[in-house]
Amino acid sequence: PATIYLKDYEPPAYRIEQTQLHFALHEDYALVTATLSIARTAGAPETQALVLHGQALKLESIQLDGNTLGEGTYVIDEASLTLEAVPGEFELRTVVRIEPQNNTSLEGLYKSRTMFCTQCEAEGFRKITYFLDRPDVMSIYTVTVEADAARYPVLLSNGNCVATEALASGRHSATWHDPFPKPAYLFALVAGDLSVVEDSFTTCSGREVDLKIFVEPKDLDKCDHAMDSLKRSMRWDEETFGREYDLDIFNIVAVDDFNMGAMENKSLNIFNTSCVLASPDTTTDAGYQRVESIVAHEYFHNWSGNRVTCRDWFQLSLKEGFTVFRDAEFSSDMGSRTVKRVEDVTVLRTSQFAEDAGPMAHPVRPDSFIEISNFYTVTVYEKGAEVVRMIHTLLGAESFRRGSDLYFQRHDGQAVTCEDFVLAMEDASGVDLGLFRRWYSQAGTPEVSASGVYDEEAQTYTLTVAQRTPPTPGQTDKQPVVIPLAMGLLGDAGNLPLRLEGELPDTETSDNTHRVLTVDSAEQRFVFTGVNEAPVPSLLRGFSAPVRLDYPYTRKDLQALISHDADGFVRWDASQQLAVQVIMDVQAQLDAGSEPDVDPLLIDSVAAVIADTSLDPAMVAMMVTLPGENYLAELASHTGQADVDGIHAARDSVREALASALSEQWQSLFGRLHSVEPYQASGPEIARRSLCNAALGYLSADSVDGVELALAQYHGANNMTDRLAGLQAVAYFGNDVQRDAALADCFDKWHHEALVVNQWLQLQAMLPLEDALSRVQALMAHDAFDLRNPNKVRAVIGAFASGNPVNFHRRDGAGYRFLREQVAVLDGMNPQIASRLLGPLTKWRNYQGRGDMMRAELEELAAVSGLSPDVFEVVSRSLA
Ligand code: BAL
Ligand code: ZN
Repeated sequence: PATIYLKDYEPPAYRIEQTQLHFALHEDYALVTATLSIARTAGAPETQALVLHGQALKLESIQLDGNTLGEGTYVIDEASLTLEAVPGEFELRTVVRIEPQNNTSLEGLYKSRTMFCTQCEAEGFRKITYFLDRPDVMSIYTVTVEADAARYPVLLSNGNCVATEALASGRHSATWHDPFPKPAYLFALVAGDLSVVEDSFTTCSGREVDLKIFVEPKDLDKCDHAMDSLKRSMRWDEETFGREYDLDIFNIVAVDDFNMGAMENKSLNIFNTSCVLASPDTTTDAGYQRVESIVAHEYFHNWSGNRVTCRDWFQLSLKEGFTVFRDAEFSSDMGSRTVKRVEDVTVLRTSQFAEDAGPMAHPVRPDSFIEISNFYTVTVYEKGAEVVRMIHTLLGAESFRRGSDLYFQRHDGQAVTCEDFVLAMEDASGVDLGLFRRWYSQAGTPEVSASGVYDEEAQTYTLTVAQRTPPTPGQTDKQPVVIPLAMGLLGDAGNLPLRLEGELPDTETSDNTHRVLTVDSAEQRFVFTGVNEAPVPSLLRGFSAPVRLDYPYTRKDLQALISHDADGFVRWDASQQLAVQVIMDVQAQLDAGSEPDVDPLLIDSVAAVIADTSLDPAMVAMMVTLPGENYLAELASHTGQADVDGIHAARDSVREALASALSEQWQSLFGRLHSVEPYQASGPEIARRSLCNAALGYLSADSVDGVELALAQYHGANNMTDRLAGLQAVAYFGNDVQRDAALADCFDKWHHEALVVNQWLQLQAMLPLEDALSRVQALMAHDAFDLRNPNKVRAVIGAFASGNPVNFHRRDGAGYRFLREQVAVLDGMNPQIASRLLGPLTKWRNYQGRGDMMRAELEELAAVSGLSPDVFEVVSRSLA
């Protein structure tokens, strides 16, 4: 397959000003009639051929300005339809036949259970009809959907419904018109027997918007949370970004079979059921939060993505990074800012840092790709959001808002680039972002090492900060980047006033204990004056830049930061750093054949955090939770290679030590926090449950009584969060009989709820038991499993490969072999999902004693003939 380069971008030679589509949907085929008003772009040569994208289409007829074109006047291959000579303006009509019922790729038009639906981003529209399927070709769409009236009473597309018609033979049709020009990737169609929940929203200028969520009838009781989230998002976007909704209707449809979480099609968002449905009995607190943030994310795309879209797919982060930043700000405003930040940074450090350090490393704005679906990554999304967050930090909130207003005003209705975004930010603020642009073009995670020297006599504290970015594939020479380093200095009694050398005392502001230093060269020194005690530096507050920070903290320093720094993120981060150090100690002890000896400082520190009533219980829960095994492996592979078994054993050992040393504290926490009051998805209640269940985890790890408590919670819970936490504790720490009985009971009671079954599958796929792989294979043979459903594939195969490190990395290589076999099978059905599952194998260089086996599986895959471009690209980059 061919590689596409950003440097080769050319504007389109033809525009499609109007697009009329007619869909005749049948059980074994669909006919799509496309009537396109096409014009040659000014300046394009008359001899320029028209090349339309098209894949898996059977052309039935083609007419140009009403005249049927005969064979020989056009050329069709597997990816395109070419007309060598066309007028400057003309109407092209094609009729194609497609087979949605056989479309297992879930791209284009396909069937999910009983309904028809679409997924067009990035390049799925070309599986629906011949078109210029690129985001800089924007068109006005009028769409008629025609289907059997009894099977498909609901017929939806983008924009407003302008006509409906009853037709012969029990069929009917609906016609939709979207007044906003849009790229093909935002097209959507749904036809099904769906129930609807309705509400309305009055925008800031008084426009009444009908809000509808369409679901299968059985899920009608699970829409309230999404609807509330949608209304909160609409209000928040008006208040925070000045963005008003622009149509009279906003529809959401929930579908079971979906490659992504959700999709922002203009006025017709399509959601994976797992990201929109929520009820206390089926959805955990994390699930409630996910629904809120994804509903917000897709809604926010209406401006950051739809009204202003991407010129080409290399600019994907223009809409995704910005929209993730927007949804994170929304979630922070709805709940706890620090908790949200800790959650996001955990994902970034575990997954994005690993991506940046591996064979798939790419800049936020990639330079090349074979298959764009492979670039819906944590780098484009999460690191992209960090880049926007750094601009926010460098400009300040007010200038950032002016920049965002200017961006939307300047580019409304256009398809633009990341550079246009940065220019708007610069023009509105007067801040020069010249070197800052490197964040868009340079891959890899910058490594920042800091050191400090206190001069008691001079009362100065000198902070030296150095940065380097390691080479990544295809980018060997790296330049320094602009790093906003938020910081403070912690003294015995609290944070110290900050004054940099050369500053006058009267430049001090009301909050003079917090600073953002701009680090933009390979090494810099910052001298603070008037420092009357040796401080502990509090660095990278709020995780102000996506870098690896290294400062030689002593454990006492970390304890000081944990107990009384002003920045909640730094307090949590220090607690993680302390835990990492102690886990590494224990790993070394176990390696040497010694008894593990857990540093009492960690135990004291956790005890102090538990006793600190000034802390949000959600923060306490996160501070007492040990860093995950994948994060520990990422850290280990950064400096050498990860020993998965050693990490697992050491982490277990430290957990046991904390469980046993603090058993009274866990019991009293659990006793104080456990509740059987009716479920509420409110911030304080979510926080309470998170800490209560963290305590339950430690209690179950510590004793059989703890497991009994977990079992009682599983059986007595009135909500999914507590039920799943109980089940998980029994499954991890109970004996075989308890585990198998509880798991069987759960399936028995909840087999009718697909979303509960998925959580049940996932929990089991991640159990670190000796027979985990055969359990996973048995789950795949279970009636509840379906290889065509991405949620189930992710719950079993994905969870095993990424969430069960000791079993995926089995010494005999059976975990790797299993994954390779599944990817090979899935590639023939759904290349996007197959390619995504491969992630853990691509990290073959990171694992001690395993690299050869992992690499061998990749080589085996590489030898398979007919690989999809998706899998081919990941395999070949990993082996390069
Ligand atoms: N645009 C694809 C799904 C999302 O990021 O919203
Ligand atoms: Zn998005």
